[in-house]
Amino acid sequence: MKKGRLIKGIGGFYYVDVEGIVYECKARGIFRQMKITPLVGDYVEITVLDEDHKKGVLEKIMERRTELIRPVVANVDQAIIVFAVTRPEPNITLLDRFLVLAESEDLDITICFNKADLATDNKHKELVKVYEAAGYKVILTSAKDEKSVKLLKETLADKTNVFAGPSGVGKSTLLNKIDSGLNLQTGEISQKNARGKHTTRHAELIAIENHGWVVDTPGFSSLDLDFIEEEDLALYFPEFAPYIEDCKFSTCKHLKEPKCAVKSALKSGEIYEKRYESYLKFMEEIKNTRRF
Ligand SMILES: Nc1nc2c(ncn2[C@@H]2O[C@H](COP(=O)(O)OP(=O)(O)OP(=O)(O)O)[C@@H](O)[C@H]2O)c(=O)[nH]1
Ligand SMILES: [Mg+2]
Ligand SMILES: [Zn+2]
Repeated sequence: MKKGRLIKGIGGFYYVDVEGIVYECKARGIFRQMKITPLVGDYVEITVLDEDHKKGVLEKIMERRTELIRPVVANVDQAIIVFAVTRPEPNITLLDRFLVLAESEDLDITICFNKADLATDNKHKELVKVYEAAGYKVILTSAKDEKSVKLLKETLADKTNVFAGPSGVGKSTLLNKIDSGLNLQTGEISQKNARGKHTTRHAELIAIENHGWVVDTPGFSSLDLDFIEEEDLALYFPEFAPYIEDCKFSTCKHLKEPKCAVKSALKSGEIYEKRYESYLKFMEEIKNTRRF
């Protein structure tokens, strides 16, 4: 048997990368009987049936470390959350949504502000400051600046990375720069025509040169946080963490409770207002969905 990684699943076939060679595999019936669905990202073992035509059988799925839900990919380590500094203008609430999602999935997180070459003022520097202060790793990139692309590439090494962010921010462009062999679709076409294509497109895992793996995802412009529990939300704002213990009430939701340490930190400027506003907004949404 050969060990490999499931990189794509289409129409009942599973494509398994074994040291750079891809085998088209059927899964053993036992998986269906046991209601186990092989996932992109799974580490697997296959039997090769036909070496010439690269066909095999999926025999075994190794235990999953993690299972991401959107997109459905197993064993993801890191989310690279990409926003443009402009064109399109960054939607900060949406960025905070992506962050909460990635935090709830317990992923490593890197924020990538792209299109630095288009920045005409210093607004993006403020953004970098806010998110670094919140404890995030932030990289400022431009697809036109090789040095910044190299920096991004280094953070992907030896990890399985999911690229997420709105449409048109340059996710696919950056990935093409990171590995010139990729040839992902970019630009106008990817934004307009491919909408239908994108929604039906399955997540695909792509090996890059430095032993990293990446998943490019189509951009999305909204993201429901209704799967999050009210009492967990604050845990997904890492800069709240040092204060939570000091709230007077252990059940404090940091809204209007007296002697709330998170709100004190907000007043003294240790927590940024915009971030707290996102917290309030998401809390409101979660409460509203729970009511029905
Ligand atoms: N000036 C500038 N343009 C960029 C940069 N990165 C990407 N672009 C352009 O932005 C447009 C969108 O890039 P894509 O890579 O297709 O964006 P995407 O995030 O993959 O978009 P979706 O696939 O729709 O989610 C293209 O026209 C790119 O050439 C950059 O750093 N600077
Ligand atoms: Mg794209
Ligand atoms: Zn509190």
